[in-house]
Amino acid sequence: MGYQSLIYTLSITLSVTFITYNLLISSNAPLRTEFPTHHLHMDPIIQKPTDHRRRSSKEDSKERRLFHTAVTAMDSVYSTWQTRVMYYWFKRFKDLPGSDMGGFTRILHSGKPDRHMEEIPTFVAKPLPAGMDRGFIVLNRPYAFVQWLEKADIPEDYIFMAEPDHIIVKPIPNLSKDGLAAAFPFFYIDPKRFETILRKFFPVERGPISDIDPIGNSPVIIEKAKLKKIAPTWMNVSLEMKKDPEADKAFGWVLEMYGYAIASALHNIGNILFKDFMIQPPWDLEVGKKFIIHYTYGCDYDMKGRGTPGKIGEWRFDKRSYTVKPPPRNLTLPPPGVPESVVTLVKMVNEATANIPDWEA
Ligand SMILES: *[C@@H]1O[C@H](CO)[C@@H](O)[C@H](O)[C@H]1NC(C)=O
Ligand SMILES: *[C@@H]1O[C@H](CO)[C@@H](O)[C@H](O)[C@H]1NC(C)=O
Ligand SMILES: CC(=O)N[C@H]1CO[C@H](CO)[C@@H](O)[C@@H]1O
Repeated sequence: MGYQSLIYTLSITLSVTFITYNLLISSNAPLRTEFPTHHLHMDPIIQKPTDHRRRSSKEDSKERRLFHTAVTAMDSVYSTWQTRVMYYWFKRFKDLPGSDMGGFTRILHSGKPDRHMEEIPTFVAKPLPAGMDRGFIVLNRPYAFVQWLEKADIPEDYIFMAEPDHIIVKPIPNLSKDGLAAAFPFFYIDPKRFETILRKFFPVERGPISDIDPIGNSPVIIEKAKLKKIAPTWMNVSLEMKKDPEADKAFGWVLEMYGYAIASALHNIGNILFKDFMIQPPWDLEVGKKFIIHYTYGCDYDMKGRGTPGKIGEWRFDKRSYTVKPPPRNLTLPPPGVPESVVTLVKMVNEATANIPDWEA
């Protein structure tokens, strides 16, 4: 096939593909609500809608779509020990089969280098000008991403936005595909419930409220070019929402997550709502085929292994116990009967802390 006709065929198949995606997105919502994990290691050529591409499987296997892992972090003890554990497990899985994990950056939004610059690849971002965050520190996240995407030289075409309290539990492939980002759907992000308020930031002419996905910026794997579009809007929308008393009150600590979801919808970015992205102990009991343990909730149990949510347990692991000092090495494992997800979490924290030099320094 001549070069000209190859280009021609490619552009035809691409436009067919795009049309198909648009149809899938607008008319068949369930298709994008769950990413079929059993397809993860299959050749895309036999999957819909990529089967329109007609590329040879040889071409596909040569082209690895690496993503860059980016973690926004503070310079506090609390944020730092979590990020060190996060980076430890990133390195452990990065080069294993099934991984499309490329580089790693801690985006440190304290405005100044700290003493872990050598240990963890770090980009220092400026915090928002004084007062602009209105005391809501996570508003620095979108601003940090804006600066990093503008200034850093990022070789990968995809970005994985992660957080310090994420532990990677297996090699992560490029879950984003076919022009869609891959994002974890949070049960507590419920755009329909807040339609009236959200309309201030996502006007009717932009589309139905259901275009706003129940996601935050993390965990998300997305094309870098798309994130470059979203990030400034994400920052603006979040700041606008914070300024709006009604929105501020309604969204509280998840305001900047809604900000991301709105920004993503404003730029018409579709998301694969991928429930198997992560688990959140103690509510999720088994790691199974999930890729990340998110330890945002405290895990409290009595010595019989019975959960005591909301009450300090005889055995507990709660990241908030370690705000002034990192967790000590070799934490006591939970008593028998505690879910596998919690046991795995503590074992993985222990393995990381045992192997990270100068852990408690
Ligand atoms: C964000 O807001 C600033 C100030 O209002 C404006 O100059 C800029 O164009 C906005 N950017 C986006 C992407 O909305
Ligand atoms: C960890 O602590 C347990 C007791 O909880 C002890 O038996 C074990 O030897 C310790 N391991 C290390 C590596 O210090
Ligand atoms: C999950 C997923 O889509 N993985 C794909 C990542 O990219 C490579 C190369 O294109 C594919 O072989 C994988 O299937």
